[in-house]
Amino acid sequence: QRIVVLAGGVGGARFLRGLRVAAPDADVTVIGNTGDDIHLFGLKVCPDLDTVMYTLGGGIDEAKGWGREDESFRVKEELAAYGVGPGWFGLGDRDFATHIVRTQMLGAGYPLSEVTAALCARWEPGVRLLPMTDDRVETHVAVDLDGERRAVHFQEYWVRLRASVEAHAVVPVGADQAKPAPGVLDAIAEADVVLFPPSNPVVSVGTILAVPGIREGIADAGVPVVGLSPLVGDAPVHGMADKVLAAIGVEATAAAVARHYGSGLLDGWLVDTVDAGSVPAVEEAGIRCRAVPLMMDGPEATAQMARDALALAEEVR
Ligand code: GDP
Ligand code: FO1
Ligand code: CA
Repeated sequence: QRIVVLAGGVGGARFLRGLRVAAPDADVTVIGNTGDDIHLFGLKVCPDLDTVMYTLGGGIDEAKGWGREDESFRVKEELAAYGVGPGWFGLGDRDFATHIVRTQMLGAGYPLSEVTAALCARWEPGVRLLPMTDDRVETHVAVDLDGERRAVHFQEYWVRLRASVEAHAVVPVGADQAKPAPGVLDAIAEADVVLFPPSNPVVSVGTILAVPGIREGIADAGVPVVGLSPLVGDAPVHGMADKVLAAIGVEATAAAVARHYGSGLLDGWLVDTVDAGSVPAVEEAGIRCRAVPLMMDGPEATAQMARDALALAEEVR
């Protein structure tokens, strides 16, 4: 079975770990969000690709959900001693090595997709991890700072500002000019099923879908497309997805996110059992919906979510 998954960082990565248990023989291609990518200290950082790679490769900091396990921050301290920031972004010493290797290869002319494959040769994530594009895409968020409307990098909005100021717009800068990375459209066309893990619908899955050709490829593939809600009980399980949903005028509920994707894209949608009351509203929108436990607390619960998603895919096939 060939499965394509559009993944952000922590939510996508944890779901993928369950999917590997649920479907150990499946051929899984992950299309990773690169809109969160940022250049810092001359290095290219790809948080969502790294979160997937480290999580599936066994190198993740489990408590935080991002970055390397057993991390130290001595390089960051030394940079701060030189007055070199930003101090609000915590790049760890072990993580730095990944960004150095990546930046060196990019400088030598390799596209991000090949660099990612090279990094994955070490981590052996058990999936094919492709960036959504080799082109530069950067999500920017329009906010009011000191009485002025400004666009800030997504990481500045998310990590420095903690999404504490209203997001007036979320723009994947460069996406409209970007091309899907090599292998992305072929994987979609050859897939037996496409899954949207419980990733952020705006800045993870939404950004991937903003790369011209990806949304169309999924709609044209003619295979079941099934998503899992990242919202449980009308709130994100972790993070501040409600803030970026508000920016695009979507209510922070499982049903509203399903309707936002729409029946033109989505065939099936899983909501948590606490949101069972929203099943009829989703089905009225033409999307088959089931209520099952959606909390990824432990490998077995997460594997069961993946089984439920694959079962729903068979139901709508
Ligand atoms: P990010 O790039 O690190 O923000 O990660 P993703 O975009 O892949 O996923 C973020 C989303 O995962 C958040 O909106 C969370 O609500 C959701 N999430 C995290 N843990 C869980 C969980 O256990 N269950 C569900 N249903 N969603 C979760
Ligand atoms: N998230 C934070 O909240 N604070 C950090 O200092 C931070 C550093 C960081 C370094 C590498 C990396 O791959 C991810 C990192 N993240 C950090 C997570 C991250 O950038 C965001 O949570 C996601 O991009 C949101 O999708
Ligand atoms: Ca992300």
